[in-house]
Amino acid sequence: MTDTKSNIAVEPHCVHVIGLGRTGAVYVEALLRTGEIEDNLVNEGTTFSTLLIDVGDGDIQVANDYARSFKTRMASRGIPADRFNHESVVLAPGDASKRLDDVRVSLERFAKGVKSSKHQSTVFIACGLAGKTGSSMVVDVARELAKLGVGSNVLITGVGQLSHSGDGEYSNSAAQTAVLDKIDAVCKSSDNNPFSGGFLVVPTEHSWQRLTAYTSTGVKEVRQQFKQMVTNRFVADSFMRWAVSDGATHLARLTRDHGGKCNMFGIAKFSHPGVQVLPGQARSIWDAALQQWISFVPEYSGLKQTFKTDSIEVHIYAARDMRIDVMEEQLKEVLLSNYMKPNSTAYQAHKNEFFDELTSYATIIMPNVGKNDLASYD
Ligand SMILES: Nc1nc2c(ncn2[C@@H]2O[C@H](COP(=O)(O)OP(=O)(O)OP(=O)(O)O)[C@@H](O)[C@H]2O)c(=O)[nH]1
Ligand SMILES: [Mg+2]
Repeated sequence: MTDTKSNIAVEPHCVHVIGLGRTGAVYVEALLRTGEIEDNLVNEGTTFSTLLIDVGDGDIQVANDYARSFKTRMASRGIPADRFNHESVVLAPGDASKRLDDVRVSLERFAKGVKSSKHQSTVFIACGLAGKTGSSMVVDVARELAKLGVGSNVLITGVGQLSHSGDGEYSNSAAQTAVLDKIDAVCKSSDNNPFSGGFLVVPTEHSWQRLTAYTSTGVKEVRQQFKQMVTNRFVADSFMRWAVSDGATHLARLTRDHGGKCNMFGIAKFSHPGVQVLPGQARSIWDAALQQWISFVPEYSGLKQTFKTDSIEVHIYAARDMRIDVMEEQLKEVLLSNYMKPNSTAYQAHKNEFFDELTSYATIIMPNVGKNDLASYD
């Protein structure tokens, strides 16, 4: 059992993000929301670059607002303004073949910002795999950025969010199958893979299921959209919270050990505010509820039962009142019995106290997945 130390002295690591389409924009927002990204910029030689690309401007406004207030906060802390670059590119609908031409100049400015950092960096290129805009561009944008020569200090890491069963026509769409084909091929090719840091596939089903169990009131369509939005934000926030945690040491370790490959970045949500245990009720009621949702991991992980791995890394987050050691033991048992290859022992777990006393979840990282290991690919 490895416990997370929150004050390890580490060399600064810069994290940058390109968000493609609606889902990609949520990952940009999520990174802007972490306090760590702001704190890191206090250090000499650090930079932070964000770029949004979407068709139309409807889904990027919130992220643009976050970027604006981020600049204000930097100014109030006396952080030099040139350490942060933010840009958004609004593409016209229609002809997708010229899109790369429309983003090239912005991409060059983005790369310049990334390169001006004196430290190791990771560039995330994030999108929803099931939509059209993000999934159609993610590999090309990565190639274009790699061509600009960001240097060996900078790793390019893809982040692709899978659809879930509540996504209607987006659920396991043809676009998702097509992009999984492409990512699988790219990550297996030795000479033409721009994802030096690997490609992280992020499933959403567990979070969606946990949120669906949350409420059955309200107007159906409104509720559906709201729940989709909440799921999306929860998943992206959890991802970025992990990415910048402990000075980005976990991110740096993952990309060092499993760079270039396609890896699973699972998120399993065990509790949600307002569900099952109400304020004032006995805290012990949590135990059964948490155990139940831990047992759902194999059902909602997005992985086929045949998938086996030789290494698993877990980050578990729970409120002070929840019995995190018991949760960790249960989760370990579920993961080892379902996914670990016989004779493999590379299991590590990091425990974290979560600030919201009703929320608990885990990120579950399993390296080296192929498209045929994914339940959504068939
Ligand atoms: N329908 C819907 N889907 C959402 C919403 N929020 C997030 N999504 C997710 O977004 C995924 C679709 O990807 P998007 O990121 O919207 O697609 P895109 O890259 O903008 O591409 P387009 O299809 O061209 O818009 C689905 O898997 C949905 O889960 C929402 O409010 N409504
Ligand atoms: Mg869109």
